[in-house]
Amino acid sequence: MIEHKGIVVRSTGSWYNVKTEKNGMIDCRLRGKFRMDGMKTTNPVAVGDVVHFTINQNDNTGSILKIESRKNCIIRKATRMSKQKHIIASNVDLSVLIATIAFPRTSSGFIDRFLVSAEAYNVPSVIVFNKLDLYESSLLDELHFMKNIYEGAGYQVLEISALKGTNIDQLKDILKGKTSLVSGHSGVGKSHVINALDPKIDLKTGEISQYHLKGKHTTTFAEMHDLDFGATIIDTPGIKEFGLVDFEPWELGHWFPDFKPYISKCRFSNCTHHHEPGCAIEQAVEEQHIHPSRYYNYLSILNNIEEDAAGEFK
Ligand SMILES: Nc1nc2c(ncn2[C@@H]2O[C@H](COP(=O)(O)OP(=O)(O)OP(=O)(O)O)[C@@H](O)[C@H]2O)c(=O)[nH]1
Ligand SMILES: [Mg+2]
Ligand SMILES: [Zn+2]
Repeated sequence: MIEHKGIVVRSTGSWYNVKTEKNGMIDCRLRGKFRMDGMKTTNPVAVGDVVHFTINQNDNTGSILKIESRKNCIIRKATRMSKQKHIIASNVDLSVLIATIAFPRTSSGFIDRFLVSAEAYNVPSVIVFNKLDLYESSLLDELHFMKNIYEGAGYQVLEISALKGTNIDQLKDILKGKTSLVSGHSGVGKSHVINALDPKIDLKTGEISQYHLKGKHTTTFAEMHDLDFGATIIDTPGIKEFGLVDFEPWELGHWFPDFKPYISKCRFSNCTHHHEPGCAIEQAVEEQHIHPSRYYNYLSILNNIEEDAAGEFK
């Protein structure tokens, strides 16, 4: 049997849409004997995986035999307390967080959890504030407050309007030549942004509920798209919470790039920057080298990790 190779662009339950150079799109399933590599996730194969498969002549579907080793993969838990891990995507070059100041609101706590996770998987992030056309006075002040925090922490921050096309070219420059994962709450405009980048893609987009001012989970599966200006994008369903996976308390600070210049100056090498004497991070916050918002969110995530660890032994 001839072995073919392709990339998973969409997965819906037990079917995987695999894009190949020679045979176009092939619907594949996992072969009965497919071996999992021991990682306990709800999905053994994810969007972005490079897979080897054979084609069944009778119905032209494929059987996936194996996955090539992943450069990286972004995993999250459905919620903080859930045990189930889900691979959102693999082999990504860039993680794009679409955020909004309002309609719906994206909190700095959510942003920091997202950034920590991407840092831990070694994937660079950019933060894109969408719906610029809707912000006035105090919302605009809040946008600039947030931009200031994240630029100060070393992240690239964009302000765009998918609706009006504002700064879409800046976003194109960042995405060109890369495979990027697009994440964020439901209703922030992830699918709209992708349509603004390349109108031919024409993704289904949803309204936000007037009552809750939240999205309605219009996108239900992660899906990879090739855009006409030479970028690959993975659209994903909206997420409520970003459950972090397998961190040790002392590790967490290493995933805050703004902590990096100070972390080696803490008295203890396993300092959690919370109560320990001689902590250089606490000093840097006092001296306003680290934004208090980042430090408070750090403490909140640390608290979650410690609680979760305690919960596992009960
Ligand atoms: N005013 C304004 N509305 C926008 C903008 N971008 C998106 N929207 C609106 O936001 C709503 C949600 O857009 P979607 O693109 O479906 O959001 P999504 O993030 O893909 O949502 P899910 O697929 O549910 O995760 C729609 O009503 C869009 O019209 C924008 O730049 N400005
Ligand atoms: Mg969507
Ligand atoms: Zn410390």
